[in-house]
Amino acid sequence: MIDSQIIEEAKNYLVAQNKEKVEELARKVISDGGDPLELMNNAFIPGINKVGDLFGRGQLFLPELMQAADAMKVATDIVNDALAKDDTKKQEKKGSVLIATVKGDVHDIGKCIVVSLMKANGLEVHDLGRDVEVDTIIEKALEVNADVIGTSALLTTTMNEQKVLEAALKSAGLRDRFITIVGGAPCTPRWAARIGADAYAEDAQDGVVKVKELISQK
Ligand code: B1M
Repeated sequence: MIDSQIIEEAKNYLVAQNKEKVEELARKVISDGGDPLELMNNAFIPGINKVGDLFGRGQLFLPELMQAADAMKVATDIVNDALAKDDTKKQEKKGSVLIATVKGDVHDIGKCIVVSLMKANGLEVHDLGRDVEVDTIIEKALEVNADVIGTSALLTTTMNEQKVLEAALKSAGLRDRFITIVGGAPCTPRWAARIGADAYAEDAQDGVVKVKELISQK
């Protein structure tokens, strides 16, 4: 367990958009043997969520949001590197996932954590990045012969793309060909059920568990 004072410090550095301190602390915690996911889930994610709340309430402005995002990106890269080095869960390939942030949406910090944790858990992951058209998602999923299509959406205006994907798969006669999973802050289990996705994942860990479960049932 990482000391609660360090967790608090990490969170505060992120809220203060102090990229250098975020980087220094993340490197130190991990080199001292701290769990990278614990650091991400208990410090940096609550930190960026606090930034989001302050931005939403008009107490932080876009340049500050962007600086915080920059610090979060550094933290995510360090955590993701550490996850990639963890060989304990890799073993044999457990299935293949194609993942993207939907069209119109550039939020990719959460998606990149999901990608890293899936890779660390032995899944083959094809990451199309962010702002990706539904047609491209389907085309690539067929090309790489994916078992699962995962989409991330962070905006209430872009989450509709997840519904568009379900409809496009249906009209192409491909809906049963892929397992679909949705994630991102505005998504809920109800949203997933409403649009006909196979699953909703609350966070990266939940995404790994649900994807593995669904692949094993396929
Ligand atoms: Co923006 N932004 N942003 N932003 N941003 C939000 C989403 C917002 C809620 C902030 C707010 O107002 N309170 C708000 C959306 C409001 C709404 O839709 N109702 C918002 C807005 C308005 C905007 C702009 C429109 C601002 C502007 O320009 N005026 C603009 C839009 C740009 C666009 O996409 N077209 C914008 C821009 C940006 C930045 C570029 C500055 C930056 C993103 C940088 C980047 O990603 N490279 C940014 C950030 C950082 C945020 C907040 C603060 C943090 C997002 C984040 O990284 N969270 C965000 C507020 C918030 O979400 N609380 C906000 C941390 C990350 C680890 O969590 O992404 O939720 P998350 O991922 C989690 C889970 O959701 C889940 O697992 C992850 C790990 O636990 N998950 C999956 C996610 N995808 C998954 C997929 C899966 C499984 C699980 O399987 C496929």
